[in-house]
Amino acid sequence: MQLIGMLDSPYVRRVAVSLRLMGVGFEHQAVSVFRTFEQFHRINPVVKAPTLVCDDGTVLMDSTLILDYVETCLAPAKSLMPVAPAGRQRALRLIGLALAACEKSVQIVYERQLRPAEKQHQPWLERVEGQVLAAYGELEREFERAPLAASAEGIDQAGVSVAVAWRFTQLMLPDVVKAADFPLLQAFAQQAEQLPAFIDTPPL
Ligand SMILES: N[C@@H](CCC(=O)N[C@@H](CS)C(=O)NCC(=O)O)C(=O)O
Repeated sequence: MQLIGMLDSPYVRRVAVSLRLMGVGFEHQAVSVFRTFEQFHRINPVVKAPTLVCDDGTVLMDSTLILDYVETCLAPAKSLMPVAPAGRQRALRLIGLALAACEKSVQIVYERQLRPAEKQHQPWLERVEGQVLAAYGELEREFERAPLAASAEGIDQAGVSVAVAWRFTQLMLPDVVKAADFPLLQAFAQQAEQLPAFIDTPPL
């Protein structure tokens, strides 16, 4: 099984960290959707990271769908998703917020890095910045209500997704999302980043 994509993508990193936490073996191919577009295109013509090439050659994409495949078909006993309804509902809410934070962060990065300065649309940037701040604001409030486990045994998919999203945003947009405004998220992510599965999966 091959995981294709750069670990500077929060979506690729979330899958890689999850596979490591679940003890599911994989080969990582650091192919970039930008710098090595043609190489990526030969593996997956849609050029979406992450891409998972399964052992039977089937090509999957989208981090959530890849994790669904791994958890359902390969390692159901090691699932990072809570099963009990209340825990599952909370995990789905937190993952949704973390993925929205990733999506809005990536949109701002693309706007800044890919679009020529004279074509940047300030109202659009302000809208997306408001959305990313709202997602992290909701997450901070969720952590005020109840913290998440950041231990190797206790961390679940919500914890992985929140920690990976936070690190990505802090690396790329520290000017937009100020760490000091989200102390619980900052403390949680710092703890999670000490786990071997995170250390072995640096966001490079
Ligand atoms: N919803 C997708 C988002 C994946 C995504 O947008 N990945 C980016 C890299 S961070 C990508 O493939 N960008 C290239 C493109 O969309 O053309 C997931 O969860 O995997």
